[in-house]
This record gives sequence, C-alpha cells and structure tokens, in this order.
Amino acid sequence: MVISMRFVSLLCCGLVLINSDVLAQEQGAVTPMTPDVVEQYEQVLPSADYVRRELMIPMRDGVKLFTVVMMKKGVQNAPVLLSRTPYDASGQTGRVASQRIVDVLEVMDAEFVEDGYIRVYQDIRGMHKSEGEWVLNRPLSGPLNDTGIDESTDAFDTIDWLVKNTPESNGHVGVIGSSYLGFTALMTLIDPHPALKAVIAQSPMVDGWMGDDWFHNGAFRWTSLGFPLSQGFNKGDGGGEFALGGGDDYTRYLEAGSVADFVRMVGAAHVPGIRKFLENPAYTEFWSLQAVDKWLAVRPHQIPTMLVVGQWDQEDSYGAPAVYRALEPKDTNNDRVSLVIGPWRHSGFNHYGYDLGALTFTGDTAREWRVKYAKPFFDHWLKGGPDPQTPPVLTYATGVNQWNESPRWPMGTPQAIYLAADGKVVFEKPHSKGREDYVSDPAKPVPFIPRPIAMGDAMQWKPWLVHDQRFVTGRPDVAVWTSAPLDGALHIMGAPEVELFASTTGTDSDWVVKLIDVYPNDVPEDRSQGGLPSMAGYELPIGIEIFRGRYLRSFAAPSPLKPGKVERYTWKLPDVDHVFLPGHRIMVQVQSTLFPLYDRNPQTFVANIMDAKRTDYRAATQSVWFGGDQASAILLPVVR
Ligand code: PG9
Repeated sequence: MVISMRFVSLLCCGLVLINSDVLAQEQGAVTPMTPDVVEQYEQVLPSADYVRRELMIPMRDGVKLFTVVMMKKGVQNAPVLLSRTPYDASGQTGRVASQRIVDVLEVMDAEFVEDGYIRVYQDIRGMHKSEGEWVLNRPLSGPLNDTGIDESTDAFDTIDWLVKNTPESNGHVGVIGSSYLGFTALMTLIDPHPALKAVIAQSPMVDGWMGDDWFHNGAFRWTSLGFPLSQGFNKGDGGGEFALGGGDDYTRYLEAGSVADFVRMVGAAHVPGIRKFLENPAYTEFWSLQAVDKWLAVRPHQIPTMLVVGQWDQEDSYGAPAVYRALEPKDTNNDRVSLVIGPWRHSGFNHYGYDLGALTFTGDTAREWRVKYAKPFFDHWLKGGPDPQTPPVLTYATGVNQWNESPRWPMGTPQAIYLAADGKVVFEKPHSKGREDYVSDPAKPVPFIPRPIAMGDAMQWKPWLVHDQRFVTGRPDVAVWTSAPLDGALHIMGAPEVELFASTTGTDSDWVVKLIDVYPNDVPEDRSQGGLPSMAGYELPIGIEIFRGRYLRSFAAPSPLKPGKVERYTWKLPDVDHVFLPGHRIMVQVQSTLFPLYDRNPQTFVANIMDAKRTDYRAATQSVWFGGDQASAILLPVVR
C-alpha cells in the first residue's frame, strides 16, 4: 500500500499571527483565535475510492483533538457529518482494511458517504489519540466545571476549524451519534456554531442517575464500573482495565458484597470516575446539574434535532424522550424537534434491524429509518435537499410490526390495569382489598437473565430486555398477575406509569415492575424451520424498571421506610409503541431485586448503600396491595 505522508503546515499564518500580535500589543487589541500550526496527514491510496486525513485540531485552550476526515475521492461542496467519540476514532474509521469507504466506516455511514458526505470522527478530549484530560460526561461550564472548556466548546472549535480548513466542504455541518456520542451530539446544541445545521442524537446519555447508564431511579448498575476503569486509564485504550474477574457475574458480585467492597477488592477505590459513583449515590446537584435535558430546557433551541431511541434500549432509554419533553414546548411549528422510537436494542438503529432476540420484524428496520428518515433529514438541512417531511414522532408498533407517524408524543391516554386477588390483572378497580406477599432475600437475588451471567458478553447483554421471563415467573420472590386473554387488540403509545402500593418489613426496599406481553400457548407460530424458538407462551417484557424505595420522598435526601407502612410509589416504564394482540395476556411482575444488573438493596436503611456492611443485608417480607384505596395499577397509554 503506497502511502505518501504530506505534512501541511500553516507557517505563513503563524508569521501573520506574530505581526498581528505585535500590532495588537501596541494597540491593546485582542489577537483573534485562529488555528495555529496544524499537522495534517493525508493518506493517498491510489486504488482506494476514498480520501483519509488524520488531523490534530487545536481547541481554544491549545489542546489538540485527534480527528479523522474521510470522503469519497472527488467530492466537492459536500456537507460534513461529525461524530465526537470516546470509543476510538481510528477504530470507528478503520473497520476493515479495505479500498472501499463503505467497508472502512461504520455500517450506518454507508448511505451518507456513498452520497458524497464528508464523514468525520473525533476522539473527545483526553481519549485515545487526543490530548488533554478526560472527564466522564464532562459537565457544561458552570457550577461543576470552572474551566470554561466542555464538550460544547470543543465541538464549536472543531466545527469552526473543519469549515475553515476542509476545502471540499459546503460549510454545513451535521452531528450524529449514539450513547456517549449522543451526549456529545446534544452538547453541540448549546451555544451552537453557526455552521451547525442539524443534529441526530441517538440514545443519548442525558441523566446518569434517573435512567441513563449509571443508575435507574437511584438503583446502581454494576455495569457502570467498567467504563471509568477502562476509559480512565491509558485514555480508553483498555490498558487500564482492572482484573475485575470473570465467570458468572451473579456469583462474583454477590460474593463481593457492596459496590465499595468490590471496588476495594479490585484496588480501584482511587479511580476518579469510580469515586464519583461511590460518593454520590443520591440525586444531589452533582447529578441534577449534569442533566442535559435541564441544560437544554433553559436555552433557546433552533437547530433541527432528531432524538432516537430503541424500545428495548438496555442502556439509555431515558435520555431521548427526556430531551424531547424538554425541547418540544419550544418547537412552535412542530418542525425543529422530532422523536423516533424503534424496535431496537441500544444503538441497534446503527446496525441491522431485522430482529432482536426471539423477535423478528418486517425487514431491516434500522436501515429503513436511516434511508427513509435520517438521510433525507440531513440532506435537507445540510445540502438543500427536498423537504423530508420529518414526522414529529416516528414509532414502530411492535406486535403488528408497522411504522407510525404521529403529531405528538405520547399518543395514548392513561387507562389503568389493576392488580387483583388470585394473581389476576383486571380492567376495573377491585373493590375488595388484599395483598400479595413475598420474601425478598438479598442473599438470593432474582437474576435479570438466566445464569451464568456475563454482562460483558454482547450475546447476553444486547437482547436481555426481550428475554422470555418464564425463567423467573415461578420464583416465590417474584409476584405475578395476569389478565385473561384479550378479546381485542390493545395499542399503547407512550410510557406506562406504575402506581404501586407496597409495604416492607424492612426499612429500605427496591421495587421492580415488569409489564409483559404473554403470547398464547396454543397457537404458536411454528418457527422451528427458521431456527427460531417457538413464541408459544413467550413472556415478552414491554417495560422493566426499578425504583429504590429510600427516594420515595426525595431523590436528593433518602429516608428510611417505616416497616409495615403502605406507601404509594409512582414511576414510569420506558416509552413504547406496542400492540397487545387478541389472545395475548397482559402480565405484571413485581420483585425487589434485579441482579447483578443492579446492586442489591440491603433492605435496611443505611447512609450509603454503596458501602453497606454485610450485616446490613437482611431478608424482608414485601407486600403488594391491591383494591380499594390501595389499588396497585399500571396506567397504560392506550390509543383509543
Ligand atoms: N452509554 C453507553 C455506555 C457508556 C458507558 C458505559 C457503558 C455504556 C455507551 O456509550 O455506549
């Protein structure tokens, strides 16, 4: 492979800068910020169909960020599509050593670069080949960040440099990215660069305590430990990974005890990103001031923004709907903010969308979205393409497998389904009161998927939210209610809301509620020919969410529960578009552990669960109340 390295330096600009510096000092003016000497490496591969440049782009504080620019040979007057990543720009632009750009870049890039887009990936500050120090989800400059530098300023400076130094560009920039890249995409909306014309934020990390990655309603996720450990050392190259152990995660984390016990055991108590979790278990300003939806809610919004999330996003299901709710009131013409909810796992929209676990869909739903919605959206705003008629809300109705375009979200209106005696779900509030008891023992937590559990195994991790729940339905510590077979279809479009009346003999407790679609057991579609499991009797989760009881009265200031006192807990399940088909049943499961996805609640109130002592973990009898004035229910967003 012939590679000619061409160093391009802007020395002339430096000379001008020196002169203007001297003049400025005499006149007291401020020297304008201009790019200083930039080293640019351009790969010239005669047989390749693309151009690749690797740049160190200087930020306003002098730190240089490693940036890869790729485009098909010969493009001119082209839009730029930028992603800012902690996951290695070189790797994301070097999938395979091919002469074809569509092979080299990510699956989701093909439609764009084939049509002449300039594709740019950048290592964020402090990651991989970029200079500077990394800060986990670097807060916006303000109370939590006094440096004046954040992902918004780095994005501004990057866009500024790109449009001034990429001769092939048309001066218009779009930003796209999922998860952490969705977070950096949203950050470009704050004090946006004038060249920024459109943003697609996919499964963005928005509020790490409420429901994105680190905690869900205050319950801590064991999966949170790996990221600050692996990214925090050797700048994300993985070299700093600690010996976190292997085998069955269930066994490993159960034997370790509390999160702090485990962190001490692996010698990571000093790692900054880890300390943030250990020292901030409650929703204090440390977390609330980092919430990106709150930042965006108080600022003007004009950049066309598409928010995308998977209905079974196992990592960041909270962020996109939260930002949609924050921005929608500003969207007076209903054409600047849109929401997409598809039948995907985390980041599934950027890959192949034919299926998920045991579920199959009408086709490649991910590519359908990219080709029919995402690209026309960018084509319009970045290069004057036809009006894409972007729907305010686009969802894929699972159960019936069809796309829905809607004017708003949610489209459903609340209709309660009630828990009742004899394990029944009913549609009218039961008059007779009652309760269902189960013993929750932290020594024998309910697994979130069948053991042995390896949360680092993509085959287990990616589809777990659609896993058949029959593996726990018979457990004595999983309370189950089921409706009769439905006479007609029940279509929900929105976020089901839990209203749980519950008590515990302990002084703290987690409550996990699962809304489940139970397939008929007697008319299974025989899929064995296709190598797929039968769906007969399948218990498909439509929403699973946890609520940590200590935060009943305040997310910022936890308080003990009073043993035996019935409390009313409300929280939302993820936003969905789903049809319960005739003959299916609606099932609700309630339990108090979901392990090792979440750390165990000791069920006795302690100052900081992260550092609970082994003697704090005690079994408790949990009671779920139904009927009368303590009628536990789920408010389903039903489409009439
Ligand atoms: N939000 C996802 C994630 C971040 C950090 C740890 C684990 C997952 C993501 O960026 O993919």
